[in-house]
Amino acid sequence: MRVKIGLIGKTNTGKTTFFNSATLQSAEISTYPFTTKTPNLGIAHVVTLCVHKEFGVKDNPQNSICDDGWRFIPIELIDLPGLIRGAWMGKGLGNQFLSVAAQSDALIHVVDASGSVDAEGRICEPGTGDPVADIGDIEEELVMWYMKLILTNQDRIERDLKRNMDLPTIINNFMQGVGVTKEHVAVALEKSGLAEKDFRNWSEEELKNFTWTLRDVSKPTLIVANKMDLPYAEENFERIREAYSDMIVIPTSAEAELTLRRAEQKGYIKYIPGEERFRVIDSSKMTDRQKWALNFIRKSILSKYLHTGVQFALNVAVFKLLRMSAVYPVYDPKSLTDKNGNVLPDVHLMPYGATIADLAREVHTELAKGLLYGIDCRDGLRLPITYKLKDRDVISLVSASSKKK
Ligand SMILES: Nc1nc2c(ncn2[C@@H]2O[C@H](COP(=O)(O)OP(=O)(O)OP(=O)(O)O)[C@@H](O)[C@H]2O)c(=O)[nH]1
Ligand SMILES: [Mg+2]
Repeated sequence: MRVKIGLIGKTNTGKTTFFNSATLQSAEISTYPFTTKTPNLGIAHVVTLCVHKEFGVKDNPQNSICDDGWRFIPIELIDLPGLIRGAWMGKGLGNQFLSVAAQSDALIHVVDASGSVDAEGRICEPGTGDPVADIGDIEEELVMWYMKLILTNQDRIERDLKRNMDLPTIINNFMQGVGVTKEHVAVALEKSGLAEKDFRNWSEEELKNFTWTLRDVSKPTLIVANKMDLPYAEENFERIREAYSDMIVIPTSAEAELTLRRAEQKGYIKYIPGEERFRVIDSSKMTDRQKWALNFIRKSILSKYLHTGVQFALNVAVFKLLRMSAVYPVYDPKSLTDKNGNVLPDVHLMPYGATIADLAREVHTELAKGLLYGIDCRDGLRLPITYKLKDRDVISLVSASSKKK
């Protein structure tokens, strides 16, 4: 299963620009509020240093791409319609929003760090809007949506409590669709100090506190401070970092990334997403404006932040926030090939704590059935199927059927 990342945030903050730059799609971008009406889905990639150099082999990637030593692993990116304060009451897309957002494993909350979106979501002069307040508003929206779900099911909760069902099961029954598991509920109850208190006696404050925690636990989120190329962005970025010190905040310029990726597509430059430099290949077809834009990006974004932040944000979402590992399953532990002789063909993103048995299931159900053990291709060590995978592990999966040969 592909990892899914959802882009959420106030309208006009640059979600679709981020999405297009990461997926090379052409979804509509505009200065009007609420441009995106229905979610856009696309394939983006996360990048990790490929292991082929370390092993001294040349690879033939199948499920991913290797470019100049970097392995690009596909993930799914979802660009969601913009939100605004009060959206949960029915402004904008309503409940449909939550169910789509809920399909994601993690969320990237895009904010306009330059403060050039006003309270109604219209584009205004940089420095006018308040990104710190914007983040709070959107977070509040998400919590209100969760709250609405709980409140509309209050009778059902009380009825099921009388039947001696436990709260995690009851809540999971009607919040499964938005990705809330029993474990999420149990952790949220514990964290908000309500595990021992009867739901029927919760105060409004306690309910809100629980809902807030549940949203946090069930949907890991990082903040992207976008439009760093505009005035006021730097000082706002510092304010955001201070106000949300318990979250990861990444500065980006989605527009710069989009310009670079489009220039690369047209063959004007060589640019590897996430890198701090690009190389001009053919400037003859570029307009003066394009040349100016590339110069601006080099001087004002790349030399300062070392990257545009888009690729970095995706990597951080997958490898730090979700703590996933990139693991290479192979058939032959010596040649590092699959059965067709492809060297280091596939790399899989595995959730934190996943084992060799989980990896085998990802690769093939048949393989998982007869699985005997794994071999660590770095040192030839035989590993039990309960071994917890590490990032950049290269594992040969040995099953009963493969051993017979
Ligand atoms: N300067 C600057 N402008 C940006 C950046 N990213 C997006 N924009 C501009 O911000 C405006 C809104 O961009 P969109 O990508 O449509 O924003 P959105 O968040 O998808 O908006 P909705 O779909 O309405 O929610 C457009 O004019 C973009 O060109 C950036 O990094 N820097
Ligand atoms: Mg959009």
